[in-house]
Amino acid sequence: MTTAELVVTFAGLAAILWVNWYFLLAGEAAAAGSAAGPQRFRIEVNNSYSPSAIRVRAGEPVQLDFHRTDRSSCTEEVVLPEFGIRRFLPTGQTTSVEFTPRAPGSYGFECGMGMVRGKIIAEEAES
Ligand SMILES: [Cu+2]
Repeated sequence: MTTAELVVTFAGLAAILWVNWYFLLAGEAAAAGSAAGPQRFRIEVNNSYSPSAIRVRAGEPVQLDFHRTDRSSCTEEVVLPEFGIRRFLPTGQTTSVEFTPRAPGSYGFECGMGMVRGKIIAEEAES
Protein backbone atom coordinates (compact mmCIF):
# COMPACT_ATOMS: atom_id res chain seq x y z
CA MET A 1 0.00 0.00 0.00
CA THR A 2 1.10 3.53 -0.69
CA THR A 3 0.90 6.18 1.96
CA ALA A 4 -2.11 7.69 0.23
CA GLU A 5 -3.95 4.36 0.31
CA LEU A 6 -3.15 3.94 3.98
CA VAL A 7 -4.49 7.40 4.77
CA VAL A 8 -7.71 6.71 2.87
CA THR A 9 -8.14 3.34 4.59
CA PHE A 10 -7.69 4.79 8.05
CA ALA A 11 -9.91 7.75 7.32
CA GLY A 12 -12.59 5.32 6.19
CA LEU A 13 -12.21 3.22 9.31
CA ALA A 14 -12.35 6.29 11.51
CA ALA A 15 -15.55 7.39 9.77
CA ILE A 16 -17.13 3.99 10.30
CA LEU A 17 -16.20 3.97 13.97
CA TRP A 18 -17.53 7.45 14.41
CA VAL A 19 -20.86 6.57 12.77
CA ASN A 20 -21.21 3.52 15.00
CA TRP A 21 -20.38 5.50 18.07
CA TYR A 22 -22.74 8.29 17.11
CA PHE A 23 -25.76 6.10 16.48
CA LEU A 24 -25.21 3.38 19.02
CA LEU A 25 -23.71 5.19 21.96
CA ALA A 26 -24.49 8.85 21.51
CA GLY A 27 -28.17 7.91 21.19
CA GLU A 28 -27.87 6.69 24.75
CA ALA A 29 -27.07 10.21 25.90
CA ALA A 30 -30.66 10.44 26.90
CA ALA A 31 -32.73 13.33 27.98
CA ALA A 32 -32.34 13.53 31.73
CA GLY A 33 -34.70 15.07 34.18
CA SER A 34 -33.71 17.77 36.61
CA ALA A 35 -31.98 16.65 39.78
CA ALA A 36 -35.04 17.34 41.86
CA GLY A 37 -38.72 17.66 41.25
CA PRO A 38 -41.10 15.61 39.18
CA GLN A 39 -39.71 13.40 36.46
CA ARG A 40 -41.75 14.68 33.60
CA PHE A 41 -40.83 14.38 29.95
CA ARG A 42 -42.47 15.44 26.74
CA ILE A 43 -42.00 12.96 23.93
CA GLU A 44 -42.77 13.96 20.37
CA VAL A 45 -44.40 11.14 18.45
CA ASN A 46 -43.94 11.61 14.74
CA ASN A 47 -43.26 8.18 13.25
CA SER A 48 -40.61 7.91 15.94
CA TYR A 49 -40.13 8.93 19.56
CA SER A 50 -38.10 12.02 20.26
CA PRO A 51 -36.31 11.72 22.57
CA SER A 52 -36.22 7.94 22.27
CA ALA A 53 -34.22 7.39 25.43
CA ILE A 54 -35.00 8.89 28.80
CA ARG A 55 -32.95 8.77 31.95
CA VAL A 56 -34.87 8.68 35.22
CA ARG A 57 -34.33 7.95 38.91
CA ALA A 58 -35.56 4.54 39.97
CA GLY A 59 -38.16 4.41 42.71
CA GLU A 60 -39.73 7.76 41.86
CA PRO A 61 -42.83 8.43 39.76
CA VAL A 62 -42.32 9.26 36.10
CA GLN A 63 -44.75 11.06 33.83
CA LEU A 64 -44.36 10.87 30.07
CA ASP A 65 -46.35 13.31 27.98
CA PHE A 66 -46.66 11.80 24.52
CA HIS A 67 -47.47 14.47 21.96
CA ARG A 68 -48.41 12.80 18.70
CA THR A 69 -48.43 14.72 15.43
CA ASP A 70 -48.33 12.00 12.79
CA ARG A 71 -51.40 10.26 11.45
CA SER A 72 -49.94 6.87 10.67
CA SER A 73 -51.74 4.08 12.45
CA CYS A 74 -48.35 2.70 13.49
CA THR A 75 -47.91 5.04 16.42
CA GLU A 76 -51.56 5.32 17.46
CA GLU A 77 -50.86 3.24 20.54
CA VAL A 78 -48.01 3.33 22.97
CA VAL A 79 -47.20 0.31 25.10
CA LEU A 80 -45.05 0.02 28.21
CA PRO A 81 -45.11 -3.73 28.76
CA GLU A 82 -43.29 -3.76 32.10
CA PHE A 83 -45.81 -1.34 33.56
CA GLY A 84 -48.91 -2.89 32.03
CA ILE A 85 -49.70 0.31 30.13
CA ARG A 86 -51.31 0.47 26.69
CA ARG A 87 -52.70 3.84 25.65
CA PHE A 88 -54.26 5.31 22.56
CA LEU A 89 -52.56 8.51 21.39
CA PRO A 90 -54.95 10.76 19.47
CA THR A 91 -53.23 12.83 16.78
CA GLY A 92 -52.70 16.45 17.76
CA GLN A 93 -53.05 15.74 21.45
CA THR A 94 -50.87 15.10 24.43
CA THR A 95 -51.51 11.90 26.33
CA SER A 96 -49.82 11.36 29.66
CA VAL A 97 -48.84 8.07 31.24
CA GLU A 98 -47.52 7.64 34.76
CA PHE A 99 -45.59 4.82 36.34
CA THR A 100 -42.81 4.18 38.79
CA PRO A 101 -39.78 2.09 37.82
CA ARG A 102 -39.15 0.27 41.09
CA ALA A 103 -35.68 -0.98 40.28
CA PRO A 104 -32.82 0.36 38.20
CA GLY A 105 -32.79 -1.03 34.69
CA SER A 106 -33.89 -0.44 31.15
CA TYR A 107 -37.61 -0.40 30.38
CA GLY A 108 -38.93 -0.23 26.85
CA PHE A 109 -41.82 1.63 25.34
CA GLU A 110 -43.05 0.96 21.84
CA CYS A 111 -45.85 1.34 19.38
CA GLY A 112 -48.70 -1.15 19.47
CA MET A 113 -46.90 -3.31 16.91
CA GLY A 114 -43.51 -3.16 18.54
CA MET A 115 -41.95 -1.43 15.54
CA VAL A 116 -41.15 2.00 16.91
CA ARG A 117 -39.23 1.81 20.13
CA GLY A 118 -37.84 3.88 22.90
CA LYS A 119 -36.50 3.20 26.35
CA ILE A 120 -36.45 4.45 29.87
CA ILE A 121 -33.18 4.04 31.68
CA ALA A 122 -33.82 4.00 35.41
CA GLU A 123 -30.79 4.68 37.54
CA GLU A 124 -30.15 4.37 41.23
CA ALA A 125 -31.08 7.66 42.81
CA GLU A 126 -28.06 9.47 44.25
CA SER A 127 -28.38 10.06 47.93
CU1 LIG B 1 -46.16 0.45 14.77
